[in-house]
Amino acid sequence: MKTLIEKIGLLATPLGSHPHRGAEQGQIAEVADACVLIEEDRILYAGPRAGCPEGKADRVIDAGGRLVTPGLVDAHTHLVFGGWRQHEVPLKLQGAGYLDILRAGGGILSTVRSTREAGEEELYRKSAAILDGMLALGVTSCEAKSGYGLDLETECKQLRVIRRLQETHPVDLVPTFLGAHAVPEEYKEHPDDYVNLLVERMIPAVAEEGLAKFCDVFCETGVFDPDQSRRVLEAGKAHGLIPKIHADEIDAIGGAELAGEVHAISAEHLIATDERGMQAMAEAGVIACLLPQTSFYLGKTYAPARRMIELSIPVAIASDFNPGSCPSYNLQLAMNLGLLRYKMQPAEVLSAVTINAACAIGLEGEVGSLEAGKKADLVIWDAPDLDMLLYRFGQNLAGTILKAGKEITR
Ligand code: IZC
Ligand code: ZN
Repeated sequence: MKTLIEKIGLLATPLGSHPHRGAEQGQIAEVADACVLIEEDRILYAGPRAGCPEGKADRVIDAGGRLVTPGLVDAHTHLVFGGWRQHEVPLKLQGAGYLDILRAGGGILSTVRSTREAGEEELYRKSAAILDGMLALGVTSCEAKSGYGLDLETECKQLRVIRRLQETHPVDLVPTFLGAHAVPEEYKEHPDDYVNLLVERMIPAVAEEGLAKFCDVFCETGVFDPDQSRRVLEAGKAHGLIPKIHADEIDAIGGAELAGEVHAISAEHLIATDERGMQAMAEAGVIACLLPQTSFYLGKTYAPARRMIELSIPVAIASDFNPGSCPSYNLQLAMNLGLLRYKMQPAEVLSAVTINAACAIGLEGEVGSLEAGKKADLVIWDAPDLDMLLYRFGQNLAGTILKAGKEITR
C-alpha cells in the first residue's frame, strides 16, 4: 500500500538521527513544493516534487499547499495517574508553593493515594483517552513515567498500563521508571530505607520484567538529594536502565552536575540551573529537556534555553503533562512558550520537539525527521509555514495527522 502526500507547500524537517546542538539546533531542511511517498508505515521519499519516484500510489492525500513536519515527540510526560489535583489550586492562590504542598502530604503524595486505589483497567482507559487527545494535537510518540505508586506493586501497575497502551494505542510509548518521584509516607521518617528498597528490590524487579527503558529521579530540595539520586541512577544503570533526571526544577542542588556525572541521556526542567550545571551537561552531551508549560503553571522563571544552545547543549521541549505542576498535554502550547519565553527561533523549536525529543527517548532511528526509512509519522498543519505555526496559539493547528502511514480520524 503506497500513499502519496502531494501539494505540500512547505516541508520542514530536521535531518539525521543525532541530537541537534548549537547552530544545528536551528538548521532544518525547508522544501517548497514537496511531496512525501509512503509505503505501509515507512517513508520512501520526502523532498521536492520533481524528485519524487514515479509510479502509481494507492492513495493520494492533497496537502493543499500547507506545511508538513514530522509528528511531534513528547519526551516527558507523567501520563498514567489516578485522580487529579484541582483542589490544590486554592492553596496555591493563597501562596502555598509546590514543595509546601508536597511537604504537607499533598501534591505527588495525593496522586500516589489515588493511583494506589485505581484499578489497572481504569488507569488504562483514562490514559488512552489522554493519548487520543495528544495524538489529535500532532503528538505521535511519547514518553510516559511511573512514579505515582512508590511501591513495587503500584509502580508495576502503572508500567503495565504503559505497556498495554504501547500494544494497543497508535501513539508510540516509551516507559520510564520513576519510583524515585517522592519519599512515600510510610518511609517519611527514614527516607534512606526507601532508597535502599529502590536500589535493592524495585529497580531489579522492574528491569527483570522489561517494564522500563529509562530510570528517572526527582532530585530536589526535600525529595531526593544528589547522593540519593546518584544511588538510584547508578542502580538503574547496573540493570540496563538509561538515566534521566528531574533536575533544578525549583532549586539548583546539583542535579545538572549529577546528570553530567552519570551521563544521563537527558536532564529535565533545569529552571534554576546555573553555569556550572550547564557546563557539566555540555561536557557530557546531556540533552536538556525543557518544560516551559510548568514554568508557566508554577509562575516560575524560564530555563536559560539560549545559553544552553550557546553552550552546544541539545535542547528538547516537552509537555510535562502531570496532575500537579502541569495539567496540560498541549505540546503546541509548549512550542509557543519555547518561542516567546525561551526566545528560540521557530526552526530551533521544531528541532526541540522532533529530533532532539526523539534522541531524548531513544527513538531517533525511527522518528524525529522526515527521511526515507523512518516511520511515516507526520502532521499537515493548518498553517503555510513554521512562523505561522509558532505565531498562533491557543487553538489546535494540526490539520491531518498520519501515524505510521495511517490517517488518524478525530
Ligand atoms: O505530580 O507534581 N515535578 N514531578 C516533579 C511532578 C512535578 C509531577 C507532580
Ligand atoms: Zn516530570
